[in-house]
Amino acid sequence: MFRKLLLATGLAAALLAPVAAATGAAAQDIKPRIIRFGYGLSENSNQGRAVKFFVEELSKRTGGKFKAKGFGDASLGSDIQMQNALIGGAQEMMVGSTATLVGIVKDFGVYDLPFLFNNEKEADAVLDGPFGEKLLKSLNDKGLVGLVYWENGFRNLTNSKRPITKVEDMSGIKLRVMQNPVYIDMFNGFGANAVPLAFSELFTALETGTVDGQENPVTTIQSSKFYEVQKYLTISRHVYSPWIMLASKRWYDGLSADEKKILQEAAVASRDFERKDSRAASAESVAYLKEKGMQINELGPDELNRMRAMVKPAFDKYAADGGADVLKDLQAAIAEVRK
Ligand code: TK8
Repeated sequence: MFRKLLLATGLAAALLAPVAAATGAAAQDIKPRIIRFGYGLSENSNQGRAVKFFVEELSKRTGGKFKAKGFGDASLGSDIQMQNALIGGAQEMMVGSTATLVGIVKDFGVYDLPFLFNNEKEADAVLDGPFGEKLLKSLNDKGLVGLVYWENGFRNLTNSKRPITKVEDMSGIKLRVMQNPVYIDMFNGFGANAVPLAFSELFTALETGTVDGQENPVTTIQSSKFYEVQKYLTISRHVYSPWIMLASKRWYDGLSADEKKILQEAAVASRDFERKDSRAASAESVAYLKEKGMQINELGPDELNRMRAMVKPAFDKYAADGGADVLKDLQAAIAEVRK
């Protein structure tokens, strides 16, 4: 019985293989393409692993015609520099934080408002649903194509000064934030001294004491070796941070319909791989960081509620600054997935 089944599936695969080859890459309108794919984290990070996966997927799905190459550690530039290179057509693809897109489409700042999502499941549903899709589309007339969202993750605080057990402990800490007004308002509101800086400059800034601390998901604190220059880790999960996979619109417009379809499908496959991989890695990171000597504490629900109350002005300012509609839409989308 079992053997029969194995034989049958083996036979089916053998029969189908030539058919798949004929109707697959070979019969489609696919040209040889070189793709420079830039990203900010190291090769040995959740971001690097997913870029590698994507590069391999593209190769597989195009019969080796799409030759993508990943460039990690911001070797093609910071998030903002790469976005501009994509717009100008000097680079084909990248992945980076949605937060750094605010200079191009202001609405992307909405994801950075704190304590919106309770968990990854809510984030996936909203980002992959009509709300996230609409924001991706808004990039089209700015010279960018937003393909999919990956998970950066819930952000936590690290610093070299003291454990943060209550908001007041942030007082006076020079804290690097992403180049985005929502982060600046939020952390100044908590009493820290927010310093906007590109991620590519962060390790050195921490090492030299230009800043005392930063905030990022535990996976990044591990892969970027921030534990070498930061003593205290505070689990606060204050913002769920997405990454976004982008293509240059100039380049993308030159692709055939078949090529666009393959690109999108490989992007979706990489998203699913990345989220799974990031979540697994994240579950191991805290123990790793502890072993590396970080002193770790977690903010309890009472303290998080105090923080929620304190960031109310940042929400109000965001709404008053032209963000009212997108914030309302996002809150409605979250309410919908909670039903
Ligand atoms: C990597 C950045 C990073 C982000 C940041 O290029 O800047 O803190 O979390 O992932 O996009």
